[in-house]
Amino acid sequence: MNAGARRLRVVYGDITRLEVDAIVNAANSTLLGGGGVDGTIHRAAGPELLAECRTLGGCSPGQSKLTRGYRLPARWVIHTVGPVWRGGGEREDEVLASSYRTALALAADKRLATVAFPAISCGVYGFPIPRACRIAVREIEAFLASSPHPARVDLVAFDEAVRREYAALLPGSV
Ligand code: AR6
Repeated sequence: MNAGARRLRVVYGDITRLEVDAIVNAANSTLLGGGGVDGTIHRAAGPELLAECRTLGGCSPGQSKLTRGYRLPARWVIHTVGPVWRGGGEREDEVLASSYRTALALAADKRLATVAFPAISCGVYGFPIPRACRIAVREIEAFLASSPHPARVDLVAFDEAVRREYAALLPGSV
């Protein structure tokens, strides 16, 4: 296992409960909330989060923006917009990879130590889960290999399909 892989682990459950420096939100390009993990994060953070999001002017797919975490245990939320799966011919892989990279770059800029990611695009946006999980692990490991920040990244598995995939990709990290 390389140095990057040791800093990556898999955790289960609700990302809004984690005591990390930043949680990543699988948002849509309005950044004004929605269902899935986005809805849960907004409910847990409180209305101040939506008020800050309204000032951001949205976010393009593959890009990420930072807000405070308000009532969350996490101090920061990194909102990223993953791709909607349209069959794989519309640069979905690249856009998803970019979501992970841009979110990690914001965390590194802020010198954050711990960041937790949900499985971006693996719910409402319909990205095939094994393919998305491989991209997530590849991008995070590559980033960690080139940057001391963040010191640790948690991959959060909320559903069984994602849990199985991460367990297969990162045996021993669970
Ligand atoms: N903690 C961790 N992971 C979660 C949680 C949670 N509390 N809840 C769901 N997941 P999705 P997307 C997992 O649909 O596919 C929203 O409406 C879930 O099991 O939340 O990127 C946005 O506003 C799945 O594995 O995000 C956008 O419109 C993963 O999070 C759209 O959905 C992502 O599922 C984004 O779709």
